[in-house]
Amino acid sequence: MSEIIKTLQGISNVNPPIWLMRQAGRYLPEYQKIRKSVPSFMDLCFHEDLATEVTLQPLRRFDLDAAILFSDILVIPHVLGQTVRVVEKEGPLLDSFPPSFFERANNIDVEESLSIPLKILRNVRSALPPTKAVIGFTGSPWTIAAYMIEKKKTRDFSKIITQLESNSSQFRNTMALLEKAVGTFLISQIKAGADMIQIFDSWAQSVPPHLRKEWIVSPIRRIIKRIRAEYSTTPIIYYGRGVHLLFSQIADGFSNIAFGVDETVAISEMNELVQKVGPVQGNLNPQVLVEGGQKMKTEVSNLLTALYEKPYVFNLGHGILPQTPVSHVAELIDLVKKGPISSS
Ligand code: 1CP
Repeated sequence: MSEIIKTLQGISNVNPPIWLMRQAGRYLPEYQKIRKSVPSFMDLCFHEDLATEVTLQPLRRFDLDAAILFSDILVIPHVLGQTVRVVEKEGPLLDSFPPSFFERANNIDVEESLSIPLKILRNVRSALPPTKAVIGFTGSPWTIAAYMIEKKKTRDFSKIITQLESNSSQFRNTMALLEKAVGTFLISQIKAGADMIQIFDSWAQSVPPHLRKEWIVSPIRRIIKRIRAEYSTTPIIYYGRGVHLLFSQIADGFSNIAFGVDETVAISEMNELVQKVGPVQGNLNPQVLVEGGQKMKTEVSNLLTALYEKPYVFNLGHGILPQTPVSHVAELIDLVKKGPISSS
């Protein structure tokens, strides 16, 4: 079994295992080269050989403990019939819902329509030794719905919040559709060989606090319950940006649930979470990785010292930024592998 799976099942390591959110991507020149060889980002997500290669690229360079499937949280709306384009510098742009969208989308076989990403997962699992874990993922229903309803990257979430507050049928239908699709896709990723899965809830914080139980905690718990009916021990990481106070409610009564923590959470709070809620993952500021140098050394050392011998997975608080120097990533992984004393 890989170190990361042991850690997520609550067995602590002296030095934490490490992977990095968005480790396959734009900061790597070999990714840029492959990305340029296909017309669109979605073409890459659905290209069996190239997406397999892009998934493996960071592990060819660095001693990472896990590979994450190269895909995107927006493959779900894409296969459900809402076309997604990713435009350079602007990010994702989604079309309006086509006519009879929900009737059609509710009848789509999610596993079948995502058979290529599932094949990529199988390829990656068989290309790597058992010491390396393979991570499957989706977005949370809320975070995916935010893109589907806003139709692009948003700062104010005005459309989805208006629909939420007016209890619109479009909002409810979108959330119900996504809850079903997310659960199905996560289960099929485990079936295809994912050793662990992560639910990215990057925009959880935009749900008004009094509605978070209904639209974050409850859907995530129903998805976990569905997964647990089939896979009782596969680690599930919930990465909830800005909502670490919800983690104990999400974990309540389940085993092998871990939490991805963003960079706004203090190390002392990480330590409390690890004692009270379960294994934690995070939370170096991605900007610190861009800067590198002594500041990075100090912050890495602080994390390693505070979480020494706890069930802790080293990661960033959010995804790697495209301008990150590759040499800083190499140095970071080295520091984590050497442990708390040598990184100070
Ligand atoms: O042309 C390109 O190269 C487009 C850039 C890109 C990449 C490399 C996008 C578009 N998605 C990805 C890959 C991706 N996205 C992965 C691959 C696996 C990995 O190495 O981690 C993963 C896990 C994601 C997840 C994802 N997509 C999230 C959740 C994590 C996060 O960063 O918050 C979100 C919010 C998205 C939406 C999305 N897709 C792409 C972009 C640029 C964005 C973010 C736009 C925004 O900020 O709203």
